[in-house]
Amino acid sequence: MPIEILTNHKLHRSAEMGLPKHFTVHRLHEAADSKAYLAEIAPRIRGAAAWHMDKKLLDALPNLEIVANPGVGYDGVDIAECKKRGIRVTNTPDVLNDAMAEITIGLMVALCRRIPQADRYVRDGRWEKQGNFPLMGELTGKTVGIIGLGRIGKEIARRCLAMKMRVVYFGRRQQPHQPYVYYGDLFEMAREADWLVVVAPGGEGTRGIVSRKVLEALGPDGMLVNMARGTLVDEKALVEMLKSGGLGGAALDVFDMEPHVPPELVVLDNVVLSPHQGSATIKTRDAMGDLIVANLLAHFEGRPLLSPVV
Ligand code: 8YV
Repeated sequence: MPIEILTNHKLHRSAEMGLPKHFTVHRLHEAADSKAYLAEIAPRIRGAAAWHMDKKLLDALPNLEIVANPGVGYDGVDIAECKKRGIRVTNTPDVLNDAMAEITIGLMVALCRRIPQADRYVRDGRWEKQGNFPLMGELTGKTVGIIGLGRIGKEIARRCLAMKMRVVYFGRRQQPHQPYVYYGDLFEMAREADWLVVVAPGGEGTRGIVSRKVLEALGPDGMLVNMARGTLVDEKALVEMLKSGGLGGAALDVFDMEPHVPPELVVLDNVVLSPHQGSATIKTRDAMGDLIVANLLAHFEGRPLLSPVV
């Protein structure tokens, strides 16, 4: 009898294709009556490849052994409950580091060199009618403060050095072998930095850490880049400060209520908006999907997990 697993979201292509080769896959999000469907299959479900595994869903799955979370961030999984119940959890680290770092630099260049605005300027025929596009800033020589110098943060840092920027970082603790200046106080770092790049994990522990006070410290010439989760930034304060000029600009790949983006952001000229594209390359998403399949297989074949969280 094949092992039965649950998904509650469309997965990466390689996982969608790979999982049915080894498991019976139940797609909760495709069920016409998801409640009735869940009640019918729940006792047989031993694994999940799923975002949003909250207590209620865990309660409904009495024989669940493992959750393969389809991203590096696992803020959608109730980790404490999984630990309590002896449920293993995996994520998809490392394989997305380069893709994430690449688009972070892309968004930084787009924001300071106003690439989307300049593109519109040409398309609208304004270059011919109004003359040259206004001058702008550049990354070279600026200080970038990275919030969360983890595996992705380190790849971003390397690329910022290549852009001739000075790199500093904030995190829970200083990392002894890193060549960058450490700040234990985010407000202090924001005062020193021209750019803040957010790549720390989401979840309750980091909710709102980029507060109004931090944004004020970053100031009217400061730029914010959020590649992590919308929850880390006080979005209301961000919008107000971008509107008033209290903050210079923002490049945002993630939002508090995504895919909903606050309409006030959409009309602002000093922002670059991106629809949660951090890991969204064919190669990276395939590698993430492969890792989901590999972790589930390892678990059910009694081998060590490739990327365990719990
Ligand atoms: C994507 C992510 O959202 O890894 C994460 O934590 O947020 C992303 O890579 C995700 O994999 C989309 O399906």
